[in-house]
Amino acid sequence: MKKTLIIGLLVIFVLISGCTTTTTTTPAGEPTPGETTPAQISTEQQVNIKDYNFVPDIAEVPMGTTVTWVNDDNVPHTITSVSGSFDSGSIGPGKTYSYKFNQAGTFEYSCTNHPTMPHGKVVVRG
Ligand SMILES: [Cu+2]
Repeated sequence: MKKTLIIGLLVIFVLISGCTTTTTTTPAGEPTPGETTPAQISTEQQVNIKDYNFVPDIAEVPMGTTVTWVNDDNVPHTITSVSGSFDSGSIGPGKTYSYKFNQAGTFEYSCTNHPTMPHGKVVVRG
């Protein structure tokens, strides 16, 4: 009688520990929030300056993204933040400019060399 009880308890224990192992494995198998953070740090986005346009004109990126503008035109352009948070200065033909966005928000920029160029935007998700 006692042996059956002990064996029964053992079986229950094994079942419980088996269940616990399974439940701990399931969240570990999908650590989406944990893995997203380090991935965001190394994220990169390229924006081309082509025919006096920013391509894409709106770049939506996760926080921590380094955006690199590539001047594909044969005249110098600038990437100048409308709010003043960044300014590339003159980017010659074929040259690049990179800026890392560590804050969420919408960052509108223009080219000071060509005020008629359509403005570009970087939308940084929080
Ligand atoms: Cu320009």
